[in-house]
Amino acid sequence: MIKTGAEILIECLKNEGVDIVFGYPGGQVIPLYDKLYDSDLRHILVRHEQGAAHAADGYARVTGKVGVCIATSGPGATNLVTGIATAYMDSIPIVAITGQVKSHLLGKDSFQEADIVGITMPIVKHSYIVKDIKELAATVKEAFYIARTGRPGPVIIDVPSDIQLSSIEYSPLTEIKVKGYCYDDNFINGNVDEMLDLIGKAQRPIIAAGGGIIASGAHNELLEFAEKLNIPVVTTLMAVGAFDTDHPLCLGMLGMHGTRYANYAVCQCDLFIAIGMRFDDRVTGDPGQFAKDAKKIQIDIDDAEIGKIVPVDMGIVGDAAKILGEALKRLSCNPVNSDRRDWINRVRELREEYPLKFEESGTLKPQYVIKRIYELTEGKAIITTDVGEHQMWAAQYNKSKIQRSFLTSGGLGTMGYGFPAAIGAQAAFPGKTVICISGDGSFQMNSQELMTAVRYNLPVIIAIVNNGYLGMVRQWQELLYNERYSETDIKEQPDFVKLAEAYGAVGMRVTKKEEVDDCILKAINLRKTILIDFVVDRFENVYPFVPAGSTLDNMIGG
Ligand SMILES: Cc1ncc(C[n+]2csc(CCOP(=O)(O)OP(=O)(O)O)c2C)c(N)n1
Repeated sequence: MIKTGAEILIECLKNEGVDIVFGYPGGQVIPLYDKLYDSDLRHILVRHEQGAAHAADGYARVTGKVGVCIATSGPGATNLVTGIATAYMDSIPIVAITGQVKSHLLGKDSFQEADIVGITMPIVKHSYIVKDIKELAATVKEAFYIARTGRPGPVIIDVPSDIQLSSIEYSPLTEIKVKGYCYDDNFINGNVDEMLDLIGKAQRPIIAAGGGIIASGAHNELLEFAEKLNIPVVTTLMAVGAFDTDHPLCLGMLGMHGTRYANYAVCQCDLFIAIGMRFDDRVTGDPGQFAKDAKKIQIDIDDAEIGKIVPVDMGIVGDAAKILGEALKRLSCNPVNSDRRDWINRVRELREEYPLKFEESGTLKPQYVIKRIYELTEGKAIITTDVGEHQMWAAQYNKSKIQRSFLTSGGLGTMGYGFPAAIGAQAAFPGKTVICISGDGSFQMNSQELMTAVRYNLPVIIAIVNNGYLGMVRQWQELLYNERYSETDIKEQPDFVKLAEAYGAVGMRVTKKEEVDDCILKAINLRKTILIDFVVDRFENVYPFVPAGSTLDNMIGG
């Protein structure tokens, strides 16, 4: 059948199983929007393109599918950039479709022309500009394939408006071959027996689970592997929820704001098994000193990650679930030593000696708010965060054990991520409780999306941990810059309750501990877009704190 480029785009998205797209129209994408008008593809109109990219990312993180966002050329496309970079750093599969000026105007400084493919080159897994309508259908298929396979990531498809308008005979593609990109689900490059041998010889091994566990859906394999071999598990920020925090083998998060017991255990281990984690500098501190007495095994789907930051004794490339599954199979025939009584006791002692704690009396404490959110939702809510102190408290006190339910910008550290990501998550799962834990600074970076949430009746709860500061920066200034609070006091700010009301959402304010429970419960039950302004202690710090570049056992506080 003869179809226009815009119609083909929509057909192809539907063929990829896309049900929702997040976007914002403009001149060079009108042809696509015109066809969306008649299609049954659900479109969510955001209020800023950055919101569309984060919403697509949030949708992808909770569903495990590819998220899709759409923007027009020029400023529309450049507004997506922060969201694309955020997804890239956290290996989240999104496809961003951008309108582009007409083919014959390309490279001529035309109105609203920006070379989005060039601009995003370092922050995408792959990008396309479609200059021939004959390539459009194959391009979309390839883009989705590349975004979701291997190490997932963002892909851009830039489509000039004349291509959207032109027509061609179209029939759906079932198969594609991507030149220079081959991905085999079952590929494992490395010696699983050698890994088990090293583990059998280790006295004090530790597993570090990263976001790759969630991306590969290796949650059950990880649990079985850790239990069978009796190995304690630490998680990165990206892997919060990947291993039950209440499990006796769980040591919580490691790194800059990790638990004291996780960091001490890492310093004391003799074998460090990294699975799907990329040795972020907030995890390693000084990489030269990281777990320096330990042999290291690294499992990652991306071979470029192996030994990239910390040299490792052995690397295995492949999907985490497949590799752990393979190891479990071999263990059932050839079990290795898993008697680690001394090490498990030592780890238990560390946990008892250095629990996460905060002073509960006096002013309303941010940690208390987050702890109650966790307890009152029984850990079943989808939590998104922004970036700052509240993000770290959320990682510490929200002990969720459910996969894909803790969404945070781990790699780029993007303030403004949390709320639009929550919109994406809520659009994917309208019946679930979705709570965005934000800071008063971060929320103001994308507060305009209140209109989106209200417009689509998305019952997202925004819990602002309001300390009147750009708290995390203030904390660094306090501890490392002699309390010189340069440009971090933001106590002059909008009345958040009125701001919510102005958009048609419900606003509430909590200033006392006694009001916290009622307000959270009310918000959960109302099923409306709700903003709660929790006015908390202005000077509370996140502890423990490993100063950047230091060793993990050099922790301040906690
Ligand atoms: C877009 C962006 N700009 C600047 C920063 C640097 N930064 C990191 S944390 C932070 C303060 C965050 O303040 P707030 O959102 O109020 O959270 P709090 O730390 O007070 O919990 C800033 C400015 C960032 N991460 N992202």
